[in-house]
Amino acid sequence: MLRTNNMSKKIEWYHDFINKKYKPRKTDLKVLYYFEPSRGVTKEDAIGRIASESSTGTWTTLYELPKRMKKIMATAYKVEGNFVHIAYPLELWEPGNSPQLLSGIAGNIFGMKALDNLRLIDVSLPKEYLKSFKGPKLGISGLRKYFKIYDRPLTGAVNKPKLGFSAEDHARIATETWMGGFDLVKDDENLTSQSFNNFDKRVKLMAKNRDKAEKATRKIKDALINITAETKEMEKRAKFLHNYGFKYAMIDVVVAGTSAVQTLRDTLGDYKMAIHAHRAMHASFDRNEKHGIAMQFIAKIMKMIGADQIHSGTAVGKLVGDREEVLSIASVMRDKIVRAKKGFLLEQNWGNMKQGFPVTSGGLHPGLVPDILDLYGKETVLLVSGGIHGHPDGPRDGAKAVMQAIEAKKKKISIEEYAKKNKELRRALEKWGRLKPK
Ligand code: CAP
Ligand code: MG
Repeated sequence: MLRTNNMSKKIEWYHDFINKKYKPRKTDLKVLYYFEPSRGVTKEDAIGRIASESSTGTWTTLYELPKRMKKIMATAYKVEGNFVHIAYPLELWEPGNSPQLLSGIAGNIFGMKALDNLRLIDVSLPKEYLKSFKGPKLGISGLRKYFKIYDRPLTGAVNKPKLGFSAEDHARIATETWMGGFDLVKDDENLTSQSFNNFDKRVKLMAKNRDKAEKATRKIKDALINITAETKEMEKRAKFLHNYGFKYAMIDVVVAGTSAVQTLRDTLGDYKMAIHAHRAMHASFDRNEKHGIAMQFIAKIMKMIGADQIHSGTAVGKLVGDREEVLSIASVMRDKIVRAKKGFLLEQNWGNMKQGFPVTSGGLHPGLVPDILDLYGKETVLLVSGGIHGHPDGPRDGAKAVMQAIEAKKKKISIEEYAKKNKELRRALEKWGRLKPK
């Protein structure tokens, strides 16, 4: 032990966590934060506090320190304007423990009085840390192989209204979506197992209609059925889905928490099933650009744990998320090597981990398909929900209209031109045109 108390008159040791000459080791975790000190606090004081509180420190000097302290302290090593880069030694982190990582780099620091604002933007994970997590079970390659679709986005729709249909009606409407040409039917985030639409009943009926739709179309059809609940219940629901031959389970990952997602990654992995990650609640902490946690960070953690696909925004639809953010999340999910982007991304080498799909959803309709394809290319899951269920001639025609818009793009024809010979697309454009909803 090192006795320290009487050696110094300092009461704070935050500056010990700053070293601008430090060169991060290959095994360090590196984090990028945006920060704004509160009044009377210098930048140095602020960054020392962030590094300290997120690793080993406390507010004052201490009587006794373990010898290893020096080795495991975080170091703030680079400041660019209001951005700070902090390196964390690998030994700070328990392998395979995602909540522990968040307790450190996304924990107490957000509440420090010395900071007016603090935003966790991204983390760069070394391969030594990554290897303690499983990543996506199927990923883009496994899912494309399963569907045998290689040349377009996977397509899906959420039944709308969000809640209210019985299990029978739900499955009947799903048939319309599948028959219109979509690959997936998705549950909404707040549909689980309510009295009017019981989970088991819904799964059974969905499986029956899926089989019929597969037979009629000779295409693979699947569903993103929501298993979100208490963790043990989620495991039961995952097994139930497996028994009925579904390839996916949907988890609302932010509300369920990383620990539960990690448990389910094991369960679903044993069944060779993929995780569709919905992200309800994310905007409570990622919407304010100055404070909170950026969505690309959440996407990275969820992919590390095992999400095969996660919602990533539209830039043109009804929900927040601009182009830069959307492309940052897409890069985290899809690129084997993520290139650093100032203020948005740190470099990340995913090594052998499979790549995942970004999912674009929220206020989309056929008239916005060209924008979405320009933004994402084909490597995405495209969810159009209100935008097919509000089609003047019903969801089957709505799904057809979306598929026609995708074809138009592939053929490099404008949707307006393509609509002349494709009634379903024409009818959709008559209702919505290229409207960007709010
Ligand atoms: C979309 C949706 C999705 C959001 C999620 C909804 O419906 O079902 O949950 O897109 O947002 O409830 O709003 P519409 P995000 O297509 O009818 O808008 O993908 O941004 O997490
Ligand atoms: Mg929804």
